[in-house]
Amino acid sequence: MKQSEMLLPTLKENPTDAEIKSHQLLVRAGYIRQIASGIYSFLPLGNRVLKKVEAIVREEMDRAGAQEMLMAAMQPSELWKETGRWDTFGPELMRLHDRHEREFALGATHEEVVTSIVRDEIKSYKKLPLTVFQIQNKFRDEKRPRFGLLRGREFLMKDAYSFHESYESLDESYQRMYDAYSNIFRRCGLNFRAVIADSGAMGGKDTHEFMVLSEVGEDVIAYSDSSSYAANVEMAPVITQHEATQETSRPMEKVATPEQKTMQEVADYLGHDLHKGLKSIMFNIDGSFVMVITRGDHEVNDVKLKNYYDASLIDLASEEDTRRVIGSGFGSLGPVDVNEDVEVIADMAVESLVNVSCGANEEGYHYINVTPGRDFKVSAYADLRFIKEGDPSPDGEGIIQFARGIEVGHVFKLGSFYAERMNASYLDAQGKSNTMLMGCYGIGISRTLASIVEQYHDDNGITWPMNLAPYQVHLLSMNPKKEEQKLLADDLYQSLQASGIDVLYDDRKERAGVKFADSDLIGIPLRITVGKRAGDGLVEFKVRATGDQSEHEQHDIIDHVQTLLST
Ligand code: 9G3
Repeated sequence: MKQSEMLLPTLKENPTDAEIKSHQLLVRAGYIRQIASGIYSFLPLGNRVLKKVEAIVREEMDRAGAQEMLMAAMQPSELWKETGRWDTFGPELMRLHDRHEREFALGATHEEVVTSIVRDEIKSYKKLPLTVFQIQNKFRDEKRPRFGLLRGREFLMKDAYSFHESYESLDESYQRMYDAYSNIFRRCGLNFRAVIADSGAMGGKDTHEFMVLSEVGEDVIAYSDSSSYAANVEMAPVITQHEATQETSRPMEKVATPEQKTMQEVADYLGHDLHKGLKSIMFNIDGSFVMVITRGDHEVNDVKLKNYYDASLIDLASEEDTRRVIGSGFGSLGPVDVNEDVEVIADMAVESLVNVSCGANEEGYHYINVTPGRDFKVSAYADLRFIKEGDPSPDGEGIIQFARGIEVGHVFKLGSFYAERMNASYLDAQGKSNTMLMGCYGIGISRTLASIVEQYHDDNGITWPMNLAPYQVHLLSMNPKKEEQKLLADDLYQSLQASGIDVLYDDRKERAGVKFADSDLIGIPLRITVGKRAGDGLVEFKVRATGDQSEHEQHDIIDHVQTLLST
């Protein structure tokens, strides 16, 4: 492709709203253009890379036995009303009306659509298991789109759905998809972890997120420094055993702590470390008040708390509700003598504590020398806190470290959640009707592309891995006005193409500096420069990622490129 004919608008400056490298570079290098907040178009260069990522995904989906289809993006609201999701999703679900005033959603995901197709067309166990997938733009009206392609409102997703008669069959498909995802992200050259995740509102059981390790990732993963264990930090169980302390319990005392509000202030005022204080937080869980107690240096994990109660709604109680129910505000809450219609539950690290402080449920007062079990009772001790760096890994191997991650894939076991609500059933070998079981599996394709740029760039621009680059060779002619340069460059352009090499030819009438800067920015892995030495039949060669430079006879350069491409 000749750059003089290409829609490839590079920019010198970063767009003002671009905070991260992938957003800056994809815009500056002419790969994408924003049309509205969180909504991007892929220009020709960006589209070529997108197609390469798609091709890897398709190959691995085919290998995993999934059949590609393309579902409607305009989804009748009736389907979402069958599963109840028309009402559970708020403004994030893009909704529209047709000319007859009928309500539709723009496809945010396709569980309802695919289940409505399968329930109409699949009736017998003989047709199960079935796995289908599509690659299609999804629409989600994010409240705060940010970071370019990483959190957009229209984005390209591969979403797959599997249908089963048994959990064994679902487990098998889940594992095949899990392996396919590992292949995909490895082939994309990404440093990723498959992490145990919370199924959230998807009502499933097992679920794993595929996280690309990156400082700009929105999620925090807890991983073991000496095994493959990795989990969403909110899912990682704590296995720390707290042996009973030798300290003898002293009598509990009530002391004035005027104006001391935060855990740290109270600890400083009473002269003890944070972990010798109890933190008491009031939650509203499905309409009931629960006081959750943790050690002062620990944080309540609301996902564990929600899962513990199998709750659908969990919220921090308001201060006014807390005052009304407990009799004091947030700064002096504690588990001693709590109003009996408030349940008190504690993290397991609290059980073995003695002589700790806690709020006295009276403004400006705390108790000291409190001993759990003697001075207050809890309905249960459970694993309710966030794991911390340095905690033992839940698999018993090594110590937990934290890292930030970009979620590029997510696999779920949905169970019967959708098939039940939408009557997707099949007749088994005995002619009995059964509800299908489902799995669903997503990959953010445009998000994966951005993650690759996050991992493959340097100060001058993108450094694409060869198998994902929009072209394999960038051919630059320094001065097309010089006959011998133009002839040699044109000739090389023909020969490279004739050798089946994807080549982008910068034949523009631009200064050398502009061409080199653009070439570094665009990030094509190999560069051939036809310049002053053309008269001697010599060309410059440069490997973008390493900066290695060399000079070659014009007759050798193609073999040299072929050799590099075959390694
Ligand atoms: C919505 C909106 C946003 C959503 C959903 C629905 C996330 C929604 C979860 C999933 C689960 C899987 C198939 C591919 C893999 C992920 N955000 N989810 O269901 F209406 Cl506005 O999408 N779906």
